[in-house]
Amino acid sequence: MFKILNFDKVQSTNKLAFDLIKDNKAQHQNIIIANEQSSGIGRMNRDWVSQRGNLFLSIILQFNDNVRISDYSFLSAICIGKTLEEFDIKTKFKWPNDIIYQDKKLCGILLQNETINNLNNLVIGIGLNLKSAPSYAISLEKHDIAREDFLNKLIKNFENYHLKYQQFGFSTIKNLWLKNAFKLNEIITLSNKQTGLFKGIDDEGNLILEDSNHDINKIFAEEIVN
Ligand code: BT5
Repeated sequence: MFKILNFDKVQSTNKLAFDLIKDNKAQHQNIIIANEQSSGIGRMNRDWVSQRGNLFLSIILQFNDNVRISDYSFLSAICIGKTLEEFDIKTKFKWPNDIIYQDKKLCGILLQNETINNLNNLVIGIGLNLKSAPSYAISLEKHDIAREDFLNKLIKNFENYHLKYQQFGFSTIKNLWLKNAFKLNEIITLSNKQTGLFKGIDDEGNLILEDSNHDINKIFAEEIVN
């Protein structure tokens, strides 16, 4: 059962999640939610613009053993995508961790993990532009979605797909993700400037890129930029 811990203004829900875990004030299946973040974080020390009215949350999962962290990025994307479908909003998943709506970024996912008191803590940070977005991005302003409503549906989907993942492994998640993959079978450019045909992802979540010589490359540390 997930339990929600609500906050008004925080620096970052991910940071707060780890602080609370260290103080024994948060645990497995707690979800930290804030109305506003003063220093929301993205990957590689980038900023996440965090205006009031949008959704900022961090899901805490604690494991006794090791888990494949990156699987949770794809799992989370699917859960967000399924939840948005329930509001008749069709999104695409951009490798590795973005949700795209009408060709613009709607949502970002940040996975962080740390061992604390012998437990492997995974914090899944989700930022979703419900009400407003930076000019280069997009929000769901016109759809008028209530945050609570979205959240309740998201939690149901997360429980459901997490169970599927635990029962059947990554392949179910991978197939669902590929159904809505952004630019699948199109020419893409990666952050390292490499270009090629986006052929899919493998069983580890690596991107499969076919270059102009028809060689297959497995990519794990970059991102799609175009
Ligand atoms: C992400 O990073 O997309 C992960 C963002 C995760 C944010 C959540 S909010 C709750 C939790 N607490 C946190 O502190 N963080 C998580 P990345 O792939 O590095 O994307 C960052 C880039 O997205 C920035 O450099 C901008 O280009 C763009 N960006 C920043 N704010 C945005 C926004 N609100 N909407 C769309 N794009 C944004």
